[in-house]
Amino acid sequence: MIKDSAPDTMAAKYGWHSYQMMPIESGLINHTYKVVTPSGKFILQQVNTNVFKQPLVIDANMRLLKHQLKTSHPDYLFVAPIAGMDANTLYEVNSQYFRAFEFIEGSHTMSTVNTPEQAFEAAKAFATFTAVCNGMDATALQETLPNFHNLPLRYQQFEAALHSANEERLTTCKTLIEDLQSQEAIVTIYETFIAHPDALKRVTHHDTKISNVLFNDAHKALCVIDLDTVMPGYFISDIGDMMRTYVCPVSEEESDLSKIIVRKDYLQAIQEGYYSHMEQHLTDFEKAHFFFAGEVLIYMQALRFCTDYLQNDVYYPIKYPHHNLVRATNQMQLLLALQQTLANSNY
Ligand code: GN1
Ligand code: MG
Repeated sequence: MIKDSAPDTMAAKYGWHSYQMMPIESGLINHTYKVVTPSGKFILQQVNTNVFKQPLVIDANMRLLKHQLKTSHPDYLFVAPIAGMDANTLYEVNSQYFRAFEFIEGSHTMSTVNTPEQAFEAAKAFATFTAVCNGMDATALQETLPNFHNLPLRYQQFEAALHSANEERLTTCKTLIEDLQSQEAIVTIYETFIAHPDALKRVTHHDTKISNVLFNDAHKALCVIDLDTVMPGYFISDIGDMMRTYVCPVSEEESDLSKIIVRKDYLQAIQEGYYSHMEQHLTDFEKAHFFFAGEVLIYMQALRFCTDYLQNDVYYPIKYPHHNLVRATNQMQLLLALQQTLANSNY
Protein backbone atom coordinates (compact mmCIF):
# COMPACT_ATOMS: atom_id res chain seq x y z
CA MET A 1 0.00 0.00 0.00
CA ILE A 2 1.04 3.60 -0.63
CA LYS A 3 2.82 5.18 2.38
CA ASP A 4 1.23 8.25 3.96
CA SER A 5 3.65 10.99 3.04
CA ALA A 6 4.11 9.82 -0.57
CA PRO A 7 1.03 11.52 -2.08
CA ASP A 8 2.10 14.94 -0.72
CA THR A 9 5.67 14.43 -1.90
CA MET A 10 4.51 13.43 -5.37
CA ALA A 11 2.06 16.35 -5.55
CA ALA A 12 5.00 18.69 -4.85
CA LYS A 13 7.09 17.04 -7.60
CA TYR A 14 4.35 17.65 -10.16
CA GLY A 15 3.29 21.07 -8.87
CA TRP A 16 -0.21 19.96 -7.83
CA HIS A 17 -1.16 22.62 -5.28
CA SER A 18 -4.18 20.71 -4.07
CA TYR A 19 -5.41 17.30 -5.05
CA GLN A 20 -7.92 14.53 -4.48
CA MET A 21 -6.76 10.96 -4.90
CA MET A 22 -8.91 7.86 -5.51
CA PRO A 23 -7.66 4.31 -5.93
CA ILE A 24 -8.42 2.51 -9.20
CA GLU A 25 -8.90 -1.19 -8.57
CA SER A 26 -7.55 -3.09 -11.55
CA GLY A 27 -4.69 -5.44 -12.28
CA LEU A 28 -2.87 -7.74 -9.89
CA ILE A 29 0.45 -5.92 -9.92
CA ASN A 30 0.71 -2.10 -9.55
CA HIS A 31 -1.24 0.32 -7.28
CA THR A 32 -3.00 2.99 -9.33
CA TYR A 33 -4.78 6.22 -8.31
CA LYS A 34 -6.77 8.84 -10.15
CA VAL A 35 -5.75 12.35 -9.09
CA VAL A 36 -7.90 15.43 -9.57
CA THR A 37 -6.06 18.76 -9.29
CA PRO A 38 -6.90 22.36 -10.26
CA SER A 39 -4.47 21.96 -13.18
CA GLY A 40 -6.05 18.80 -14.55
CA LYS A 41 -6.59 15.10 -13.96
CA PHE A 42 -3.77 12.61 -13.70
CA ILE A 43 -3.04 8.98 -12.99
CA LEU A 44 -0.51 8.29 -10.24
CA GLN A 45 0.98 4.85 -10.06
CA GLN A 46 3.21 3.06 -7.63
CA VAL A 47 5.42 0.52 -9.36
CA ASN A 48 5.38 -2.93 -7.73
CA THR A 49 9.09 -3.48 -7.20
CA ASN A 50 8.55 -7.06 -6.04
CA VAL A 51 7.66 -7.76 -9.67
CA PHE A 52 9.54 -4.99 -11.51
CA LYS A 53 12.86 -5.09 -9.73
CA GLN A 54 14.38 -2.42 -11.98
CA PRO A 55 11.88 0.42 -12.36
CA LEU A 56 14.61 2.55 -13.96
CA VAL A 57 14.69 0.12 -16.88
CA ILE A 58 10.98 0.72 -17.51
CA ASP A 59 11.58 4.45 -17.36
CA ALA A 60 14.48 4.23 -19.84
CA ASN A 61 12.34 2.21 -22.27
CA MET A 62 9.51 4.74 -22.06
CA ARG A 63 11.86 7.63 -22.73
CA LEU A 64 13.39 5.86 -25.71
CA LEU A 65 10.00 5.01 -27.24
CA LYS A 66 8.68 8.50 -26.63
CA HIS A 67 11.72 10.00 -28.31
CA GLN A 68 11.44 7.70 -31.35
CA LEU A 69 7.69 8.06 -31.80
CA LYS A 70 7.79 11.84 -31.48
CA THR A 71 9.72 11.94 -34.75
CA SER A 72 8.36 8.92 -36.59
CA HIS A 73 4.65 9.10 -35.57
CA PRO A 74 3.92 12.45 -33.92
CA ASP A 75 0.16 11.83 -34.07
CA TYR A 76 0.30 8.51 -32.24
CA LEU A 77 -1.21 8.74 -28.74
CA PHE A 78 1.64 7.38 -26.64
CA VAL A 79 0.76 7.50 -22.93
CA ALA A 80 4.21 7.91 -21.40
CA PRO A 81 4.95 9.05 -17.83
CA ILE A 82 4.85 12.85 -17.58
CA ALA A 83 7.79 14.90 -16.39
CA GLY A 84 7.77 16.52 -12.95
CA MET A 85 9.04 20.06 -12.22
CA ASP A 86 12.64 18.80 -12.35
CA ALA A 87 12.04 16.88 -15.63
CA ASN A 88 12.20 13.44 -14.04
CA THR A 89 9.63 10.83 -15.06
CA LEU A 90 10.12 8.42 -12.14
CA TYR A 91 10.47 9.23 -8.43
CA GLU A 92 11.62 7.28 -5.43
CA VAL A 93 9.83 8.15 -2.19
CA ASN A 94 10.41 6.08 0.98
CA SER A 95 11.84 3.27 -1.18
CA GLN A 96 8.68 3.21 -3.29
CA TYR A 97 8.69 4.23 -6.95
CA PHE A 98 6.05 6.49 -8.50
CA ARG A 99 5.22 8.03 -11.85
CA ALA A 100 2.28 10.00 -13.20
CA PHE A 101 0.39 10.02 -16.48
CA GLU A 102 -2.00 12.46 -18.02
CA PHE A 103 -5.60 11.33 -17.62
CA ILE A 104 -6.98 11.11 -21.17
CA GLU A 105 -10.30 12.99 -21.12
CA GLY A 106 -13.26 11.21 -22.68
CA SER A 107 -11.58 7.83 -22.28
CA HIS A 108 -12.59 4.80 -20.32
CA THR A 109 -11.38 1.25 -19.82
CA MET A 110 -13.34 -1.99 -19.74
CA SER A 111 -12.77 -5.03 -17.59
CA THR A 112 -14.50 -7.58 -19.83
CA VAL A 113 -14.92 -8.06 -23.57
CA ASN A 114 -18.62 -8.15 -24.36
CA THR A 115 -18.78 -7.88 -28.14
CA PRO A 116 -16.61 -9.04 -31.07
CA GLU A 117 -16.31 -5.35 -32.06
CA GLN A 118 -14.50 -4.64 -28.77
CA ALA A 119 -12.13 -7.54 -29.47
CA PHE A 120 -11.54 -6.15 -32.96
CA GLU A 121 -10.85 -2.63 -31.63
CA ALA A 122 -8.44 -3.87 -28.97
CA ALA A 123 -6.54 -6.10 -31.39
CA LYS A 124 -6.30 -3.19 -33.79
CA ALA A 125 -4.93 -0.96 -31.01
CA PHE A 126 -2.19 -3.44 -30.05
CA ALA A 127 -1.36 -4.01 -33.73
CA THR A 128 -1.13 -0.25 -34.29
CA PHE A 129 1.30 0.07 -31.40
CA THR A 130 3.62 -2.62 -32.75
CA ALA A 131 3.22 -1.26 -36.28
CA VAL A 132 4.21 2.33 -35.37
CA CYS A 133 7.28 0.93 -33.62
CA ASN A 134 8.13 -1.23 -36.63
CA GLY A 135 10.87 1.09 -37.88
CA MET A 136 12.91 0.88 -34.70
CA ASP A 137 15.25 -1.84 -33.49
CA ALA A 138 13.18 -3.65 -30.86
CA THR A 139 16.30 -4.96 -29.17
CA ALA A 140 17.24 -1.38 -28.25
CA LEU A 141 14.60 -1.78 -25.54
CA GLN A 142 15.68 -3.47 -22.33
CA GLU A 143 13.89 -6.44 -20.82
CA THR A 144 11.83 -5.08 -17.93
CA LEU A 145 10.95 -8.62 -16.84
CA PRO A 146 13.66 -10.97 -18.10
CA ASN A 147 12.20 -14.29 -19.32
CA PHE A 148 8.63 -13.05 -18.75
CA HIS A 149 7.12 -15.12 -21.57
CA ASN A 150 9.85 -17.76 -21.74
CA LEU A 151 7.63 -20.84 -22.02
CA PRO A 152 10.41 -23.46 -21.66
CA LEU A 153 11.56 -21.74 -18.48
CA ARG A 154 7.98 -21.57 -17.13
CA TYR A 155 7.75 -25.31 -17.71
CA GLN A 156 11.04 -25.89 -15.86
CA GLN A 157 9.79 -23.76 -12.96
CA PHE A 158 6.62 -25.88 -12.86
CA GLU A 159 8.73 -29.05 -12.74
CA ALA A 160 10.93 -27.61 -9.99
CA ALA A 161 7.80 -26.74 -7.99
CA LEU A 162 6.64 -30.36 -8.30
CA HIS A 163 9.78 -31.37 -6.43
CA SER A 164 9.57 -28.75 -3.70
CA ALA A 165 5.78 -28.68 -3.06
CA ASN A 166 4.22 -30.16 0.06
CA GLU A 167 2.11 -33.34 -0.08
CA GLU A 168 -1.19 -31.59 0.57
CA ARG A 169 -0.82 -29.25 -2.39
CA LEU A 170 0.48 -32.03 -4.66
CA THR A 171 -2.53 -34.18 -3.84
CA THR A 172 -5.11 -31.44 -4.42
CA CYS A 173 -3.81 -30.75 -7.92
CA LYS A 174 -2.84 -34.25 -9.03
CA THR A 175 -5.18 -34.34 -12.06
CA LEU A 176 -4.22 -30.85 -13.11
CA ILE A 177 -0.52 -31.74 -12.96
CA GLU A 178 -1.10 -34.72 -15.24
CA ASP A 179 -3.13 -32.61 -17.65
CA LEU A 180 -0.37 -29.99 -17.78
CA GLN A 181 2.31 -32.61 -18.35
CA SER A 182 0.30 -34.16 -21.17
CA GLN A 183 0.46 -30.84 -23.06
CA GLU A 184 4.25 -30.52 -22.98
CA ALA A 185 4.39 -30.73 -26.79
CA ILE A 186 3.36 -27.06 -26.83
CA VAL A 187 6.77 -26.23 -25.36
CA THR A 188 8.57 -28.13 -28.12
CA ILE A 189 6.55 -26.49 -30.89
CA TYR A 190 7.21 -23.10 -29.31
CA GLU A 191 10.95 -23.77 -29.19
CA THR A 192 10.91 -24.71 -32.87
CA PHE A 193 8.97 -21.52 -33.60
CA ILE A 194 11.39 -19.13 -31.89
CA ALA A 195 14.42 -20.85 -33.43
CA HIS A 196 13.14 -20.09 -36.95
CA PRO A 197 14.65 -17.06 -38.76
CA ASP A 198 11.16 -15.88 -39.79
CA ALA A 199 9.99 -15.55 -36.19
CA LEU A 200 10.82 -11.88 -35.63
CA LYS A 201 11.38 -9.92 -32.45
CA ARG A 202 9.30 -6.76 -32.37
CA VAL A 203 8.23 -4.10 -29.89
CA THR A 204 5.65 -6.16 -28.00
CA HIS A 205 3.24 -5.11 -25.24
CA HIS A 206 3.10 -8.43 -23.33
CA ASP A 207 -0.08 -7.62 -21.36
CA THR A 208 -2.89 -7.25 -23.89
CA LYS A 209 -5.90 -7.67 -21.64
CA ILE A 210 -8.85 -5.43 -22.47
CA SER A 211 -8.33 -3.17 -19.44
CA ASN A 212 -5.06 -2.04 -21.04
CA VAL A 213 -6.90 -0.37 -23.93
CA LEU A 214 -8.43 3.11 -23.67
CA PHE A 215 -11.76 3.48 -25.48
CA ASN A 216 -13.54 6.70 -26.42
CA ASP A 217 -17.24 7.42 -25.96
CA ALA A 218 -17.96 6.06 -29.47
CA HIS A 219 -16.47 2.72 -28.36
CA LYS A 220 -13.43 3.05 -30.61
CA ALA A 221 -10.00 2.19 -29.22
CA LEU A 222 -7.85 5.26 -28.59
CA CYS A 223 -4.56 3.70 -27.53
CA VAL A 224 -2.92 1.08 -25.36
CA ILE A 225 -1.72 1.71 -21.80
CA ASP A 226 0.18 -0.08 -19.02
CA LEU A 227 3.46 -0.16 -20.90
CA ASP A 228 5.71 -1.64 -18.19
CA THR A 229 6.07 -4.93 -20.00
CA VAL A 230 6.79 -3.36 -23.39
CA MET A 231 10.00 -5.05 -24.52
CA PRO A 232 11.33 -7.10 -27.42
CA GLY A 233 9.11 -10.14 -28.00
CA TYR A 234 7.22 -12.32 -30.45
CA PHE A 235 3.76 -11.56 -31.83
CA ILE A 236 2.66 -14.75 -30.05
CA SER A 237 2.73 -12.93 -26.70
CA ASP A 238 0.27 -10.21 -27.68
CA ILE A 239 -2.05 -12.32 -29.81
CA GLY A 240 -1.97 -15.20 -27.36
CA ASP A 241 -2.90 -13.10 -24.35
CA MET A 242 -5.76 -11.51 -26.29
CA MET A 243 -7.09 -14.96 -27.14
CA ARG A 244 -6.60 -16.02 -23.52
CA THR A 245 -8.57 -13.10 -22.16
CA TYR A 246 -11.13 -12.18 -24.89
CA VAL A 247 -12.56 -15.39 -26.34
CA CYS A 248 -14.14 -16.82 -23.19
CA PRO A 249 -17.25 -15.19 -21.67
CA VAL A 250 -15.88 -15.68 -18.13
CA SER A 251 -12.50 -14.72 -16.68
CA GLU A 252 -9.67 -16.76 -15.17
CA GLU A 253 -11.43 -16.31 -11.79
CA GLU A 254 -14.40 -18.51 -12.75
CA SER A 255 -14.66 -21.83 -10.91
CA ASP A 256 -17.63 -23.24 -12.86
CA LEU A 257 -15.88 -25.04 -15.71
CA SER A 258 -19.10 -25.44 -17.70
CA LYS A 259 -18.96 -21.71 -18.40
CA ILE A 260 -15.58 -21.98 -20.12
CA ILE A 261 -16.15 -21.95 -23.85
CA VAL A 262 -14.43 -20.38 -26.86
CA ARG A 263 -16.41 -17.84 -28.87
CA LYS A 264 -15.29 -18.31 -32.47
CA ASP A 265 -16.50 -14.91 -33.60
CA TYR A 266 -14.21 -13.27 -31.03
CA LEU A 267 -11.27 -15.37 -32.23
CA GLN A 268 -12.00 -14.17 -35.74
CA ALA A 269 -12.34 -10.55 -34.58
CA ILE A 270 -8.90 -10.67 -32.95
CA GLN A 271 -7.37 -11.84 -36.23
CA GLU A 272 -9.18 -9.20 -38.29
CA GLY A 273 -8.30 -6.42 -35.85
CA TYR A 274 -4.65 -7.43 -35.65
CA TYR A 275 -4.28 -7.97 -39.39
CA SER A 276 -5.75 -4.52 -40.07
CA HIS A 277 -2.35 -3.05 -39.07
CA MET A 278 0.05 -5.98 -38.88
CA GLU A 279 -0.77 -8.26 -41.80
CA GLN A 280 1.81 -6.58 -44.00
CA HIS A 281 4.52 -6.98 -41.34
CA LEU A 282 3.97 -10.58 -40.23
CA THR A 283 5.90 -13.27 -42.08
CA ASP A 284 4.06 -16.25 -43.60
CA PHE A 285 5.72 -18.44 -41.00
CA GLU A 286 4.29 -16.26 -38.22
CA LYS A 287 0.84 -16.21 -39.80
CA ALA A 288 0.89 -20.01 -39.89
CA HIS A 289 1.27 -19.91 -36.07
CA PHE A 290 -1.43 -17.30 -35.48
CA PHE A 291 -3.86 -19.49 -33.51
CA PHE A 292 -1.08 -21.50 -31.89
CA ALA A 293 -0.36 -18.24 -30.04
CA GLY A 294 -3.52 -18.77 -27.98
CA GLU A 295 -2.39 -22.23 -26.94
CA VAL A 296 1.01 -20.91 -25.83
CA LEU A 297 -0.31 -18.12 -23.63
CA ILE A 298 -3.16 -20.09 -22.07
CA TYR A 299 -0.84 -22.99 -21.35
CA MET A 300 1.80 -20.68 -19.88
CA GLN A 301 -0.76 -19.03 -17.60
CA ALA A 302 -2.04 -22.42 -16.42
CA LEU A 303 1.56 -23.42 -15.63
CA ARG A 304 2.20 -20.14 -13.80
CA PHE A 305 -0.93 -20.36 -11.64
CA CYS A 306 -0.26 -24.02 -10.85
CA THR A 307 3.39 -23.31 -10.04
CA ASP A 308 2.34 -20.52 -7.68
CA TYR A 309 -0.18 -22.82 -6.01
CA LEU A 310 2.55 -25.44 -5.52
CA GLN A 311 4.81 -22.75 -4.06
CA ASN A 312 2.15 -21.72 -1.53
CA ASP A 313 0.99 -18.58 -3.38
CA VAL A 314 4.09 -16.43 -3.37
CA TYR A 315 3.35 -14.40 -6.54
CA TYR A 316 -0.36 -13.96 -7.30
CA PRO A 317 -2.43 -12.42 -4.51
CA ILE A 318 -5.20 -14.81 -3.42
CA LYS A 319 -8.63 -14.17 -1.91
CA TYR A 320 -9.33 -17.72 -0.65
CA PRO A 321 -7.22 -20.85 0.05
CA HIS A 322 -7.31 -22.69 -3.30
CA HIS A 323 -7.60 -19.57 -5.45
CA ASN A 324 -4.55 -20.24 -7.61
CA LEU A 325 -5.64 -23.85 -8.13
CA VAL A 326 -9.03 -22.61 -9.36
CA ARG A 327 -7.32 -20.19 -11.73
CA ALA A 328 -4.96 -22.87 -13.06
CA THR A 329 -7.80 -25.37 -13.58
CA ASN A 330 -9.81 -22.68 -15.35
CA GLN A 331 -6.92 -21.99 -17.75
CA MET A 332 -6.39 -25.71 -18.41
CA GLN A 333 -10.07 -26.01 -19.36
CA LEU A 334 -9.75 -23.00 -21.64
CA LEU A 335 -6.75 -24.60 -23.36
CA LEU A 336 -8.78 -27.74 -24.07
CA ALA A 337 -11.70 -25.64 -25.35
CA LEU A 338 -9.41 -23.72 -27.70
CA GLN A 339 -7.77 -26.88 -29.01
CA GLN A 340 -11.21 -28.36 -29.65
CA THR A 341 -12.29 -25.24 -31.53
CA LEU A 342 -9.13 -25.21 -33.64
CA ALA A 343 -9.48 -28.91 -34.43
CA ASN A 344 -13.06 -28.36 -35.60
CA SER A 345 -12.29 -25.45 -37.89
CA ASN A 346 -9.95 -24.90 -40.79
CA TYR A 347 -7.64 -22.45 -38.99
C1 GN1 B 1 -0.56 -10.25 -14.06
O1 GN1 B 1 -1.48 -7.51 -12.93
P1 GN1 B 1 -1.93 -7.93 -14.25
O2 GN1 B 1 -3.32 -8.46 -14.20
O3 GN1 B 1 -1.75 -6.86 -15.29
C2 GN1 B 1 0.67 -10.82 -14.76
C3 GN1 B 1 0.31 -11.33 -16.15
C4 GN1 B 1 -0.75 -12.39 -15.99
C5 GN1 B 1 -1.96 -11.82 -15.22
C6 GN1 B 1 -2.95 -12.89 -14.92
C7 GN1 B 1 3.81 -8.80 -14.46
O4 GN1 B 1 -1.01 -9.15 -14.79
O5 GN1 B 1 1.43 -11.87 -16.78
O6 GN1 B 1 -1.15 -12.83 -17.25
O7 GN1 B 1 -1.54 -11.24 -13.97
N1 GN1 B 1 1.69 -9.77 -14.87
C8 GN1 B 1 2.91 -9.97 -14.37
O8 GN1 B 1 -4.06 -12.32 -14.32
O9 GN1 B 1 3.28 -11.03 -13.86
MG1 MG C 1 -1.07 -4.82 -15.96
